[in-house]
Amino acid sequence: MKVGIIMGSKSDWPTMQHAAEMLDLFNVPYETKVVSAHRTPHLLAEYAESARDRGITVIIGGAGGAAHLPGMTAAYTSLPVLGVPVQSKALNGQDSLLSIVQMPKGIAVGTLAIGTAGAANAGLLAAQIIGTFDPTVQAAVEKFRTEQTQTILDNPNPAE
Ligand code: RP5
Repeated sequence: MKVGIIMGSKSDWPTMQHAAEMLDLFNVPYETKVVSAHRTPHLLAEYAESARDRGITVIIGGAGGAAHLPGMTAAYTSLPVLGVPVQSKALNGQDSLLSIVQMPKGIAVGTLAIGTAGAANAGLLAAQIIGTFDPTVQAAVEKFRTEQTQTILDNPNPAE
C-alpha cells in the first residue's frame, strides 16, 4: 500500500518533497517519479493505468504552469488523485491552480493550495485517506494533530 508522488519536472521536487516529508512522519510508504503530461504522455498513461495493480492507493500529482498532470492522471485511473499547483515563475502558480482545479464534472481531482503548503497537505490528506482503513496511520495522524495543537497552546506569546 503506497502513495505515488509524481511531478511534471525535476524542478518541482523542492515543492513536492514536502508531500514526501509528511508521509515520512506517518511511516506511509511512497514512490516518487517524474512523469510529464506533455513531455512523456505515454509514460503518464502507463503509470496511471498500472498504479492500482502496483499497490498504489492514492496518487499525488504536482505540476506548474499548464498543469495537466493531475487531471490527466485522474482520467486514466479511478484511484483518488490529489493535485498540487506548483508555484510557477511567470504567474506565481495562479496558472497551475486554475489548470488543476477546473476539472470537468465526472473526473475528480482534489486540489490543494499553491506551493509547499499544498504539497505538505497533499501528503497529510493522503495519510488521512489511508487512515480510513489503516488504524496505525490514523493514530499517527491523530498524534500529529494533537502535538501541533499543543505546540501552539504552549507558545501563546508571538514575541517570544
Ligand atoms: C511543468 O512545467 C512542470 O510541472 C514544471 O512545474 C514546469 C516547468 O518545468 P521545467 O521547465 O522546469 O522542466 O511541466
